[in-house]
Amino acid sequence: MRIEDIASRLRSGGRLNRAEAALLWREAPLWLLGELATAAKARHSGDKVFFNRNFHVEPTNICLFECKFCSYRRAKGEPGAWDYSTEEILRQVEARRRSGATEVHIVGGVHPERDLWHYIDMIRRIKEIMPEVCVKAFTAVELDYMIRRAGLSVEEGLRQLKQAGMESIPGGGAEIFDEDIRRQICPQKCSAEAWLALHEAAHGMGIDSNATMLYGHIESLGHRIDHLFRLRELQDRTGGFNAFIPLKFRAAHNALQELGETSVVDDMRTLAMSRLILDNVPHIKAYWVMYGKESAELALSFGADDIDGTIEDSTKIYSMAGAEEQRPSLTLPEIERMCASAGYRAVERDTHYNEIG
Ligand code: V47
Ligand code: SF4
Repeated sequence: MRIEDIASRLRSGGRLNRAEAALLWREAPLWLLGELATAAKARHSGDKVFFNRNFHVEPTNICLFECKFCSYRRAKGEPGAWDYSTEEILRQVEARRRSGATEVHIVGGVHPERDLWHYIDMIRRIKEIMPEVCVKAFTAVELDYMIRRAGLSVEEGLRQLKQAGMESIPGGGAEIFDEDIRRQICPQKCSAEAWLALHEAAHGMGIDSNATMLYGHIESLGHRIDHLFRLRELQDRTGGFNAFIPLKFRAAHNALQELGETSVVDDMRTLAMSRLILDNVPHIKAYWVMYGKESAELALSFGADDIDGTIEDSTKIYSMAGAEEQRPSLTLPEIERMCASAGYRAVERDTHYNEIG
């Protein structure tokens, strides 16, 4: 197996197997990964780079679990903990009513006392204020907990949430699917099988979703490849993933901080390999809040075709873990400039990737 042969098969639309992916990831020069991923990106989205107008709601950072990489969670009563009432959240939504946002992204800690019915009520009332906004809510980990606590099947819990107005599921909680790594970094979280089964059930009922991978901590390249292939296999069955988002481990203020952070070159190789392995996932998102604006711009030359949204200073997960942007916000002219400098056209989308305007 030679890199040149794999490259020429990819150029004509061929599919990677695990061994080929490993060889390419380990040994291909960076320029070649950039070239192949850029061609693959062009097949999916031509000269477009997508963004949306969104804001985040983070209801609480009180969390039952203690993931080692998390800088955000607090125990109840600990300094820095927050736990917004529904009224407070509705005030945050009200303040953004005329912002032009098309998506509200809701993710928080797994609060031991908040249940499914609390969140269903919250979604209903958010939709009353902004009926046009798409509610993309709760990682599979939060959903797994709240649905099990309510004593419902996954399908029934999702059906109730969908009826309240939840249209899409964000990609968090996937981390690394390998059980041994999960045991070491997030032992209390739901299993890889549960994460995948929840997304599969959602896709089966018309709820689309994203997928993530948290990389750059204790995992090996083999674990990353295994993670991406498990996603590709599920996507072959359902077609319900809109986007894949590689999440770079940020090392400040958490129990894994001594590991430090991986390099920008590793970030670009990971983006490119994600684009090449996940040939059935339409979009690869360079989440600018986590990478920083400069790396997100660079990512557009390594297969990314989406930079997430305007955010409007509404998320704390990454600023608390040491990301450069302490008050993350991106304006439309900035987005247009970033895309143009990479040679692309910025296109506004909604959560389901329908083009706007
Ligand atoms: O699952 C937590 C990650 C995720 C750290 O679907 C960390 O559009 C890096 O789901 N360093 C939650 N990452 C965020 C999430 C998300 C983000 C952006 C877009 C979308 C989408 C979804 O954040 C968690 C975890 O993997 N995370 N701590 C950290 N120190
Ligand atoms: Fe809780 Fe999520 Fe942090 Fe894990 S990553 S401790 S589940 S808030």
